[in-house]
Amino acid sequence: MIVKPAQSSNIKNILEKLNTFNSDPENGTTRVLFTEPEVEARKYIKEEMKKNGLVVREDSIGNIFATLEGTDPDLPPVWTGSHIDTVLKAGMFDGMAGVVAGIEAARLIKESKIPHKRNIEVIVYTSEEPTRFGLSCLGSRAMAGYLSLEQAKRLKDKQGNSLAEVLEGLGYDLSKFDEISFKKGEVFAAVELHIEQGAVLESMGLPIGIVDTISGPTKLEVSVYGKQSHAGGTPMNLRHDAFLACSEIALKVEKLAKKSSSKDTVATVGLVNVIPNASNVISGEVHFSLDIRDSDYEVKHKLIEELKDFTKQLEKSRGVTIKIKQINDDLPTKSDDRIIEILENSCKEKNISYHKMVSGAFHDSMMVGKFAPIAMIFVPSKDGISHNPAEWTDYDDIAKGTDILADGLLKLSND
Ligand code: HGY
Ligand code: MN
Ligand code: MN
Repeated sequence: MIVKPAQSSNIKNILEKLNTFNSDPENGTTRVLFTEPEVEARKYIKEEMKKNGLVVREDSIGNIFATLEGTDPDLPPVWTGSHIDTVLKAGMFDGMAGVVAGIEAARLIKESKIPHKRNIEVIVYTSEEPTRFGLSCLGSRAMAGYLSLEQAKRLKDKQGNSLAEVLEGLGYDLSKFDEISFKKGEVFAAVELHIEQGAVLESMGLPIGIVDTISGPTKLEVSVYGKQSHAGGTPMNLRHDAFLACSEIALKVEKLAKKSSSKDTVATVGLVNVIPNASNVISGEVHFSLDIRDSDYEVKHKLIEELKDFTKQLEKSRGVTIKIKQINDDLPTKSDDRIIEILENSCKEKNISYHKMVSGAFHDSMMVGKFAPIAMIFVPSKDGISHNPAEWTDYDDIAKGTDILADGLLKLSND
């Protein structure tokens, strides 16, 4: 009895069908949490899971669990999976590759008829992206016990809908919200396949990455309050230009990241809201995001402290007021050595070269790692592009990653 190789045609078909659930098909893929395309995509993926003999259920925040029952279903299960929601104008692989690889791996294991003790569960985590409610990893964060129903009532989208209201409107039972979280020991192991979203594997010509650390992201919302005034009539020395203060902060955070002692420090400003956003008006208010990440928590926080000192000086030099709100401040997540060893052995047995690496991107595994041993399999991103319509990963590479995933899940479920 062997596990047959994954079929890239299966992977291609499901990914391409998933990609039809898209609210902006002219610009890559946009599938925002609980919008009509995402709800339809959820229905489709659940059908695919059932077609492959998996037993499907959802929890109160919409995490989807598809179970391939083992011979000893009372043992803590082995998990795989990822997300199907996207950022705006995204690609079609970020998250989806891991969900589809999980379904294909479960199909291969089932067809192999090799007995496995533990249940193997393919998970679709709700809202890994912060696109709609500004906070990432909502489903896995709730699983880790870091998102309460109270917080779900406070999290609002741009239209003022709370996550709790949206969930209720879709029929989720919020009286069971407290049942979402897991304790340590309730899940034996979790392995997520994901596209690399960087260019390391491609530059090394390698098909597989094994993630040993997931960098911890910090998201800050910064508001600068200056003085709205006339772009022509206001002398330069009398201006309190909120956007130019924001620009100084953006360039400062880039400088601090570039000179950091850690090779994994990254930072950017991705979202800017200028008020009143008019060509001949000096902005009086700017609200913008700071996304700062590192595999080293201390180094990240030293940078954030330096940045805060800088904003204090800026308040004085520019006569503005600066407010900084922390949205999330996640720790880096270490992969489990035992799972890494299993995945490395799978690669060696299949003669597939691999590279152990840090993930600059965060993933649901970052949250799952709070209550279960985790590891991740990376497959290459063409030109290192992601969060972009040009995102591409060869189906054969996803199939190769699925072979490692299936082998690893099978070994873990009999561990
Ligand atoms: O931003 C991230 O790291 C993830 O792709 N959402
Ligand atoms: Mn993403
Ligand atoms: Mn992702």
